[in-house]
Amino acid sequence: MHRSDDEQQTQGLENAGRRSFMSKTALLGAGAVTAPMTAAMFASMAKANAAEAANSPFRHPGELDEYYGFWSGGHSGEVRILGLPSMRELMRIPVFNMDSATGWGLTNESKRIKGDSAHLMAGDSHHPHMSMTDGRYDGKYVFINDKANSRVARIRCDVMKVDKMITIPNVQAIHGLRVQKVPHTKYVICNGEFEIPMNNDGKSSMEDVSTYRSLFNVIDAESMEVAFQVMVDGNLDNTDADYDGKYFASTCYNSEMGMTLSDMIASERDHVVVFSLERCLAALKAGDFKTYNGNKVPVLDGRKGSKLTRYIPVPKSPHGMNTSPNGEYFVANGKLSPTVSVISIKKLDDLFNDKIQPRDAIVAEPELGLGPLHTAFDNRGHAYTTLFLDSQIVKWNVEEAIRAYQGEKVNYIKQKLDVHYQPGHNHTSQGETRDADGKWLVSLCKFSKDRFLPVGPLRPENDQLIDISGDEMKLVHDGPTYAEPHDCIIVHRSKLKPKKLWTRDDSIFADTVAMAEKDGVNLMADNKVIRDGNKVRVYMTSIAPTFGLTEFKVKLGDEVTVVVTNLDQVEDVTHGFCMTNHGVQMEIGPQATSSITFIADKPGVQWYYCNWFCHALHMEMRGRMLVEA
Ligand code: CUK
Ligand code: CUA
Repeated sequence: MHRSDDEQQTQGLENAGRRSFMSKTALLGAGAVTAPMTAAMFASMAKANAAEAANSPFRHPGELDEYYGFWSGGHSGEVRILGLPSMRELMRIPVFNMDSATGWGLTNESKRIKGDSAHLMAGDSHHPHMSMTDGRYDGKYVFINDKANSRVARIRCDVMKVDKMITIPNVQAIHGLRVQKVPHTKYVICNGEFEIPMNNDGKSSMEDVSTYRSLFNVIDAESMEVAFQVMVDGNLDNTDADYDGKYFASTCYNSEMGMTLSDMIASERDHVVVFSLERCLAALKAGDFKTYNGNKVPVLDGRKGSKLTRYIPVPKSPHGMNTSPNGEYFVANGKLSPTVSVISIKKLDDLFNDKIQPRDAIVAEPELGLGPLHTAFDNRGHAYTTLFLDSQIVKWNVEEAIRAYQGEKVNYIKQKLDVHYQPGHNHTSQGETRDADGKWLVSLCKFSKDRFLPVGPLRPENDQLIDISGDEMKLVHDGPTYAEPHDCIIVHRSKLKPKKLWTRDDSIFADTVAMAEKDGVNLMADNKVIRDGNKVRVYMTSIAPTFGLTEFKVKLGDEVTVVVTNLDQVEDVTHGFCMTNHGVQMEIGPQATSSITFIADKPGVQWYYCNWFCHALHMEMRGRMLVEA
């Protein structure tokens, strides 16, 4: 966060004010404890407890959650699945990171999926969003961006594994990401954040920053190829789509295209860029684009004055972009400004047809508090905005904020709730879809400070669960998390039907199946070693508690590919393959095939074993690789 000394001072005073207020209430509370309890007090306490039970996040052992939460893992590079409201972590999906439990990043299947970035073992995942049909989650895919390496990955929700990953050309740092909501997710949209020269080959001048650009990216959700890019003015940040299938909107900071902090906050205003999908597709069809850096991706020109875009001025450095679930508004969150800007989506047709001025599309600019970053919605007309500097969530009424903007005297702020501390994103249950249900809100707090046992200088963050079903927001759970969930979505369990076993025709290992076929190997039955020069392919099956091969021979220096097919049909019986002293580990789910390639660079007896606990005789599930020198 950037703020002036003035702001810091005000902030300090406000905090001091709150602290003294809190210590006073703490004192009052202490006094109440010493007073004798009356029958009326007991009754009201019992009532409060009963009300609490109804909205409790507590789930008894064996009791299932109502929602799946998909959490980004920030610079851990992964995605996590939580159950809500219990906030129990159910699964981790390795995406841009390397994972030693599953072998993601090590196996041949994961390397093929990672494609041109197979060698990268790190990433920075920010925004997980599920594919939709008619503005509702359809349970098919979750898409996630990698800011660090300009990538987008797709998670297949039937198996909860990544099945596609692409590196976006012509840009650096893919940040905001969302999906087209209506009529369905044909496109995934994402923002290139850091501006670079269009032909970034180091040959043309890198000093002339006026040649730097930031691009909006539109990806085909099925083929996972970039359909087109749109060149804009300023640095793009976050983005969202409407509920009509017509417009996308992105916040844009640094309209100055400054290279240093002081350059980047020189002007009074930045903007929201609105993209017309129809006009972009028409320009694409008309061949009205250029290509750069020797690739074929069409780049449309959507800079100021273009018919493809409109630029709506908003206060300096906006951050989050959130569409209200009734489809009426884009909300751009102020960050440096204490306000959010509410854009009427209904007015965008007129804006694109030049019937109104850009600022006429703004219908409210409520003042909410310091550092508004992201906004979530319920189904009763309320918005919930995180205030990073104030460490609060502010609940406000959208229609009332609009009336206040028109001059009416109305207090649109309903409640401010302290959160702990410094929230970035927040998200309501199904709140980015037509099915927003107004039950739960999660606040992803960047600092936990005093909320948990200290664990050294590096502390967990704090994902707090807030009950929003009643008139008042109620904090019900503190959830320590490892670096660094930026964002999450909360999906009702009825939307998802994950598989219990793999099916043999799965695309994730189809290439490995094809390789076996070429080698004349029946993966479901054969245990065979195929030598091809100094390349050795070792095919084996697994059934708890044995591998199909208890030994195989290779020569020192051979390139060995081990292919394991798990014949077990019992749910939850996953095997592993680990070659000791070789950094070789992988998961083989029931009915799946996994493979891994390594150099047999150590002579003698090398044990391999199953590293996923599968059976009473799991320790005995092992074998020897005999390496002849
Ligand atoms: S960003 Cu992290 S707090 Cu990447 Cu969505 Cu706003
Ligand atoms: Cu198979 Cu452990």
